[in-house]
Amino acid sequence: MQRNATFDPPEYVRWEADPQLIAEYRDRLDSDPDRAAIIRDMDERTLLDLYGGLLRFRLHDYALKRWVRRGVISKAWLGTGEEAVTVGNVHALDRERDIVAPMIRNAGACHEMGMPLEGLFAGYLGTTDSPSRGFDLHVGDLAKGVIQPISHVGEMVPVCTGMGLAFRRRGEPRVALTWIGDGATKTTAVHEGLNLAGVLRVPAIFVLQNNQVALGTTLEQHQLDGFDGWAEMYGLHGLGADGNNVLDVYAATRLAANHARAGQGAVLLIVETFRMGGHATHDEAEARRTFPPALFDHWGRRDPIGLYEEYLVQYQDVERDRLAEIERGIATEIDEAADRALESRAARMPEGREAEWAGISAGVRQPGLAARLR
Ligand SMILES: Cc1ncc(C[n+]2csc(CCOP(=O)(O)OP(=O)(O)O)c2C)c(N)n1
Ligand SMILES: [Mg+2]
Repeated sequence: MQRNATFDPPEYVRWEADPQLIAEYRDRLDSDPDRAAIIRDMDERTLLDLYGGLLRFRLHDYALKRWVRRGVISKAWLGTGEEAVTVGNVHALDRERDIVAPMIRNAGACHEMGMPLEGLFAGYLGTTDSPSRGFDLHVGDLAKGVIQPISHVGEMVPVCTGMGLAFRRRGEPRVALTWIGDGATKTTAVHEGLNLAGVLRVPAIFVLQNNQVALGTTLEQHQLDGFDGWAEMYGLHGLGADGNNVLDVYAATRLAANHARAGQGAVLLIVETFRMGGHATHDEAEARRTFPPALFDHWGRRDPIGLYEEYLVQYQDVERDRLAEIERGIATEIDEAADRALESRAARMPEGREAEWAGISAGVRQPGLAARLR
């Protein structure tokens, strides 16, 4: 993909394919016969859709970053470097039937489930035409199978356990999937939800997205010995995946979904990845001071999009021009959606002092701030 000196982390700006890493990428896929079989069965359309999904996620994030720089919004929570986790997970589900509950860093889940990009931008603008009707920048759409996240991390775990229980009781062959940050593993809700999912053997997948950091607290500061043994501890089926290898995540999630759908119980899928930016756009410099440069370098060389491009070209005979064409299409899609969201805000914006009373998101006929304070 085109590298972007304004928005890419420096490691991505100077990214070059490392032959050894590309070979390791392929070897990882070949090393497990079940995963290799799933990948062999993928047609070109699916392989390229996954590529498009990765790009959409990253370029959506960069469009938000552009808005922050221009002062349109004050900050944004991005998934740079972690795109392969969300995209690989959701793409492997039955997106017509299954349910996902993303965290704010999993915006790509909303794309993959078919929520229009414009609505996600509108969510950040807080306009009444956003999926949350302007009340929250966290957005979801149950009609698309996306549960709107709430700010409190970990709370979606018991929700997904409950969804899984409902599916099973109704005899529906559906699966619920949510993500747990390494930091969120320290919450009571995660413990309660995982335990109940294990005891009740519900059709749910919990993706432990270990990006090595929780806000400004490193994994070593909040966790003694990694997450080995966690699945067993909760009576869950345990799987692992390389979070920067979208095909590995995809194949692992397919196996997890098969397991859950077959009534064999819930799955804990642990994926290792790295947050290439800050917790949000406001603390990027601080995040750079939190970890040694060598760690950024290690993960930067494993850019999930760069690696996947090379894999597609070298092992799936995809032409580079084809990838560039997909990229151009997605860049246009993002720009147009962002523009439409801004135009919509301009059309709804109350004038002058009225804004104070109507509420900035009110536009028309929604109780404003003054009404809510009364
Ligand atoms: C229950 C709860 N405690 C604290 C917070 C504040 N908070 C928001 S994100 C975050 C860190 C989450 O880290 P992690 O779970 O690893 O997810 P990541 O941000 O790395 O994706 C914290 C502490 C919160 N939102 N909810
Ligand atoms: Mg984390």
